[in-house]
Amino acid sequence: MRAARCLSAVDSHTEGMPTRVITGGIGPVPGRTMAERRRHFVEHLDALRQFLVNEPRGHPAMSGAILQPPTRADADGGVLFIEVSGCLPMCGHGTIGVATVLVETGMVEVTEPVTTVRLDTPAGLVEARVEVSGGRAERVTLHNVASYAQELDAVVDVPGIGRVRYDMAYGGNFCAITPLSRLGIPFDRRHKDEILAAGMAIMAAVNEQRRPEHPTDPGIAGCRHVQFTAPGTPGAGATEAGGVAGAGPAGGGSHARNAMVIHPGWFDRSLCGTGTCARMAQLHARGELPLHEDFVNESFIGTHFTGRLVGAERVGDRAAVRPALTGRAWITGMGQYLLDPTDPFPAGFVL
Ligand code: PYC
Repeated sequence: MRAARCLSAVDSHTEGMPTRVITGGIGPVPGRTMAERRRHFVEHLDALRQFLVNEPRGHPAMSGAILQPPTRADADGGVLFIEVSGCLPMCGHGTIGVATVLVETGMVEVTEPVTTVRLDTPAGLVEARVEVSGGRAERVTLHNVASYAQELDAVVDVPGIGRVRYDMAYGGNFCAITPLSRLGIPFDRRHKDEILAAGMAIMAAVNEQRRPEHPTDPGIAGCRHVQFTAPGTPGAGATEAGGVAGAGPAGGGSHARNAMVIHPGWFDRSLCGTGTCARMAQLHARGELPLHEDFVNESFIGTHFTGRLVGAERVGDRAAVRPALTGRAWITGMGQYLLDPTDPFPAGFVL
């Protein structure tokens, strides 16, 4: 066996969405802040991302997280998020996966019933509160970065579709949000190709006509997520917005469902954590989700995140909210990813 590169990983999935957590083989990326490290990684080390997420080691919906030393004293660890879509500022399902891996492998000091891990991400400090029982990370509540609605009722002209009205919200990534019913497409996996094509066309139009920019962090801009929403599943009298008692995994229903289309053309298998936080900020801005009330979001594959808004604050000159989000993750494997020097695909490939 010959290896020009050898990376250690613990693979996991969060409500169906993979996170390959890189635990060894990549040293500290240069940069004084995690945002600077993300920029350095994008400019100089993107081949590592491609090696890990592209085929044959990954797949077209692969996602990962590279553990780093923190750049700030109030964090326990640092993370860079890698996806097939690039190196994102923040990833919600990935943070839940990272926290689960850190606890279940003993990489952090574990206390029961709750272990708190503060993570330095390119989008800011986030906190993962892991409910632990008998060493098992039962569920993780992510306290995410401040989220806000950037624009309500924005309109773009989409070739092949026409004028599309949507809301733009930020939950660690920018996300265009629109009900799928507006496009006349059923919320049904049998229509996934049509939904994907519509999402990619809307994303391209948004980036061309109304590209969003974060008010205080110029490194965060552009839209790589289009969230198609649908009313929640019945079972607990669910509606599209919040305020339904008994909804969610235990009640059998949800407040909303989403099909999350992500650049360059794939569906999030989970709810998308940053997308669910963006959705809660959007609902709050519309007066449809008060603070401290549960919001149960259901994914295209039927899994759930339960979120709530735990405070109001500001991002620059904008009103914002602080979202918390609860989900579960499971470890699926541990391994080492190698690069044979004669491998013709050192950065993998995309079909
Ligand atoms: O959970 O935030 C998320 C996410 C971003 C991209 C894929 N998942």
